[in-house]
Amino acid sequence: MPPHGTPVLRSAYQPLAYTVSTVDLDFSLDPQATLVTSRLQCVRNEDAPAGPIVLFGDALELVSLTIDGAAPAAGQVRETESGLEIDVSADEVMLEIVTRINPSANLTLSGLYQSRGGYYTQCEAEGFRRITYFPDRPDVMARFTVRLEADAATCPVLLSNGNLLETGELPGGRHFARWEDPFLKPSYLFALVAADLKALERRVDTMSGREVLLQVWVEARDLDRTGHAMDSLVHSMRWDEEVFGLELDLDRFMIVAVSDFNMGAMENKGLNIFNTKYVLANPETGTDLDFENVESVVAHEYFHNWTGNRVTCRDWFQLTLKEGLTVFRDQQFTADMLARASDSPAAAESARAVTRIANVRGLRSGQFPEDAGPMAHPIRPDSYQEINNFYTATVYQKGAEVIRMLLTLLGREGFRNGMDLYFSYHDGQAVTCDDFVGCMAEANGADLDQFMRWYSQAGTPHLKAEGVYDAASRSYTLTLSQHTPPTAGQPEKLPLHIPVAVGLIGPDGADLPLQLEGEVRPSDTTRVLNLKEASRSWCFTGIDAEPVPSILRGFSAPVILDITEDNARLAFRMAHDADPFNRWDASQRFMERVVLAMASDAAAGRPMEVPQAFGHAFRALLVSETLDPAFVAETLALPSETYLLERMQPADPAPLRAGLIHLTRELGQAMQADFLARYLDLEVEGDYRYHPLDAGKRALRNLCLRYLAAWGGPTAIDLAGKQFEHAGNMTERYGALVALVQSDASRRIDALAAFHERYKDDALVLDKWFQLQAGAWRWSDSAPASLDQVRGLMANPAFSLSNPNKVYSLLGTYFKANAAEFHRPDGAGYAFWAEQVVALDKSNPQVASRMARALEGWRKFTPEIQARIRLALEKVAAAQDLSPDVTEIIGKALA
Ligand code: B3K
Ligand code: ZN
Repeated sequence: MPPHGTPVLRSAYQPLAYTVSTVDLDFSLDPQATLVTSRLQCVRNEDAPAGPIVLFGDALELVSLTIDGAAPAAGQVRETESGLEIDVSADEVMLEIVTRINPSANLTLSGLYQSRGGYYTQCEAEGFRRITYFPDRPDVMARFTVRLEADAATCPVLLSNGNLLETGELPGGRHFARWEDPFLKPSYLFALVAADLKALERRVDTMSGREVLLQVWVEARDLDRTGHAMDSLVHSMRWDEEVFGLELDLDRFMIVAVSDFNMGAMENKGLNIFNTKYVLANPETGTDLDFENVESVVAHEYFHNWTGNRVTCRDWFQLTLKEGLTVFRDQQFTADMLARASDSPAAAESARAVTRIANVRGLRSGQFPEDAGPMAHPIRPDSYQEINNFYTATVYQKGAEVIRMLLTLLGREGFRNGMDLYFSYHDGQAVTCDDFVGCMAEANGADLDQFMRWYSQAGTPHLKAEGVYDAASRSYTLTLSQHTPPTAGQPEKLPLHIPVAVGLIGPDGADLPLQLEGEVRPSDTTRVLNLKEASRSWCFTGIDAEPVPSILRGFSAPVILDITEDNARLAFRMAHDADPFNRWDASQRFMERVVLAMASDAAAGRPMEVPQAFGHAFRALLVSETLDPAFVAETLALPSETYLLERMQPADPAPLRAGLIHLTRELGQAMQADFLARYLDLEVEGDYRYHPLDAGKRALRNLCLRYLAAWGGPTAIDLAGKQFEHAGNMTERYGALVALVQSDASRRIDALAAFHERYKDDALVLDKWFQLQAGAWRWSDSAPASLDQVRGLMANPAFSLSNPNKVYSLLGTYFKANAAEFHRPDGAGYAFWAEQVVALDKSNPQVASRMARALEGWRKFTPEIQARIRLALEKVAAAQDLSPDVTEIIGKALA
């Protein structure tokens, strides 16, 4: 590893002189002194220049090392900054290495660590080197066998990758198990679990008729929350068989839930380890959103078995090769699952749009700010200081958008052919993004050279659309232009290949059939235009009256669309756009315009007003009997504050919050009767089931309740109180709590206390309780300042700085999802942030770094706010012994 602060460069990739063919690991598990014996068959790599065996190691105590059974000669083994180098002359040698590690003291949650008495591992990206010395890089793929031994009473279950070979008793109350993984894998996919767990099991047949055993391992008390994860796993298996012809390749597939985990989940071969948040769900404790998240994370990790594990990354710069592709696959899966549950083709289309909307909301509020700040990087970065900082929205979400554009360009069949070719060429290999796109090009005879710029250029492109109607020639000329603003290290940008799906809406609201100049007849009502130049025009003919363009349908590319539309046009598209995504987007654009105008009125001390045209368009959606409730809920929900701050120049959280509160209240009050009527008729009868149609109704119903609570009339608060008390499931109970938190002091305090009392022993539900308070807006002057709340809640016995879920719920929400409170004018929010980042960094740099990122976009704010943030950034920068993780983030922010 290069010394602190030196970037690792993509261009510096070199294969290692020696790789490893087989690994035999033996773990004698002990909380303070685990012994790891590793036997590595090291093999000279013919494709690499000659050199020593390179092994990485981090925080290890080396107990012994032998080479082909003998002690090394003097000077044969050298200690380096990053591990060991060993000179050997033979083409094959057997190394035996014994290391001692302390899992109970490992609070980084990387490598081998303890959680609630059990042992768990997390090796991606560079955690394996915290277990033993190893060429810990994804391009070293080996066959692993593993023996585990541990105390039988505290750790009755011993798991690792692949197939179980043998178990047995040992003296001293200990026992062991031996596992073998038949597939080659890189070390980042290694896993072990030794803990007191129980499994829900199911046996199913794969598409070729092989019976496989599926297990979901949890603590005994959580067994009644595992059914949904198991169903999700079975659905994922079926989907990958049907859509991509990909089958599970092992006889056993395990999911293990652990309470202390840095991210969502990890795709270790055959032994996925999950944050409990993405496994456990039952109606009493999980909301519809939790059920949805469990399904998509289970699917994501399962899909990695092919896209990530069977074919993996050559180096960590290629991360989007597996992550962008796998996010794309889980998004397609979710859309298909929702569509399948719909009762008509129109409902299925709207259901797909709901998934798409959720994806795009995430991209706009999570990835766009990243692309506009100091951490901007291409989906395939060129350099990093700490790889853990590059598991980003850009690599994941924008990466998925890039794959989705390939689908748009190549069509369903062409895309599938490209995937088939990819597996036929690269199964069992560690490859690059060029290899993937190369297969897509080869399978389709397509030229994707320009398309590859999406892998190398950072920043969100702006797409400008301008249309001119010419009545005399009955033609409409659409001009599309692109421009990507400069980002750090990339002052100049080249034009990208952008697929732009467009439609033209006639005056009656119906889509027009499209005929481009030179075509003999019209066909289709949506066309994909391939913009490859800085600017280009298309001429549509046979158009009788000026149409309304609907550009970037389905969000066909991850760009910011700049188009001039007056209020009337936005209202028209909100009512008529045949593309449900763009219909939603019209409402978002209208809301953005209204809220930003209110914010500038608030800043200038002028009265804030809701334009009539907006009120009418909003109400028409609210009362629509034909639209799917899940879709309506999306169209009536305001854009996120994070996204709006990105659109506001300069960003100023206080007036923006004033605008958001005012708009919500005004709408709630003006349409109270309609909100109430919808609320009443959307009640879902019968027992809770997780079903998209029911979930859609509950979503819209809870949204109505929030608008009513914002207005604050007595009926509204009574309704929320009744729903809170009589709720039959968490979606309703939590939905009511959210509404009650918007109301006056006594109702708010009582409801929060009642919720706490009911769930005080339930970690995951308490996370919601922490999150809600950390993110609460001040609807009235009686509401407490969030900073006081957050500080107070840190003293709650259920809170712990060493549990990432708690940190994310309380601190993460306050830093990242409560702008007006966090950016308070006295700077106290920033001082608290600096204090917490430095404290967290001592134990868990990955979590600290995530918190540190909350202020990276500081240059978008007003000069006064920037001056205050700079002080906090400098304070963290001056702290002693910062991790490389936090150093990189703060360094880039201040650069
Ligand atoms: N591959 C893991 C992420 C590992 C993060 C390491 N810091 C989860 C996933 O994307 O499926
Ligand atoms: Zn992933």
